[in-house]
Amino acid sequence: MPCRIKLIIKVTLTQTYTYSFLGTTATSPHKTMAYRLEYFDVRGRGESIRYLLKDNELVYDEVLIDFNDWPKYKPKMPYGQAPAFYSGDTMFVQSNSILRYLGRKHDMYPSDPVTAYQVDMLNDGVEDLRNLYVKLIYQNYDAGKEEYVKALPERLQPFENILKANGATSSGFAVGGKVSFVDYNLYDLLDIHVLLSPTCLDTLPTLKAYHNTFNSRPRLAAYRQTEAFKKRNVNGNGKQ
Ligand code: 6SG
Repeated sequence: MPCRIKLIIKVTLTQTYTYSFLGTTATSPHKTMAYRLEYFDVRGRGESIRYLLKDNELVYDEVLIDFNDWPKYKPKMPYGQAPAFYSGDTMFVQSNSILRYLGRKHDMYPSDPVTAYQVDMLNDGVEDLRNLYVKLIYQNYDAGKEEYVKALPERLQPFENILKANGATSSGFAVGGKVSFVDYNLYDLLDIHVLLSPTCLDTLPTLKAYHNTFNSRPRLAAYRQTEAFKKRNVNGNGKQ
């Protein structure tokens, strides 16, 4: 028995060392080295995953990929894209699938099919708007920002309606009166849009209250006070 325990520790240390040399290991795991997130040092498609992990005190090892080192990582990614998340030796990619996996694993994805659908349809809406945002940021920022900001309240209105119908004002959560993985994705989406257009939630009281509620969640607020978070760019090209 003691021999087996020694072997496990040795393997874990070797893995951590191997994966840290390409990027910066920013978070030292204190309880377990089971989880690892590999992504660029931007919020991008990594931040909603970081929020979920931080808010639930799930300890993880963070590898911040330097853009110069990306060609070394890209070939091992199934879609040639980051983020990648690891649970032990198992790799997970696609940010929404990573969120859903963590949701299933840590009781943040409803077991009831209809409520699970409500989470999924909201998350798909988040994905649609995030894709428009990414297109603006990376392809059309200077020429397209004004029009995007003008159309924003209308594009956010469906989220306002859905959250209102779901009773988010009293519960503080988007679906089913309890936290689910989509909360972290929607919170991040609203947060980056408030950075883009500080008044965009002014006509959407449910979303505004929801955004404030998530801002105030103690572990998220503490995380957002860290230097690691504050110095991180929102997007890879420095636009926000
Ligand atoms: C980009 O798009 O930072 N991943 C991005 N880009 C690198 O070679 N559907 C999946 C998902 O949800 C989308 C993943 C996402 O997980 S994130 C990725 O891996 C590639 O395709 C935004 C971000 N971009 C930074 C960046 C990418 C291209 C230009 C700037 C990498 C860094 C510098 C050059 C290549 Fe770069």
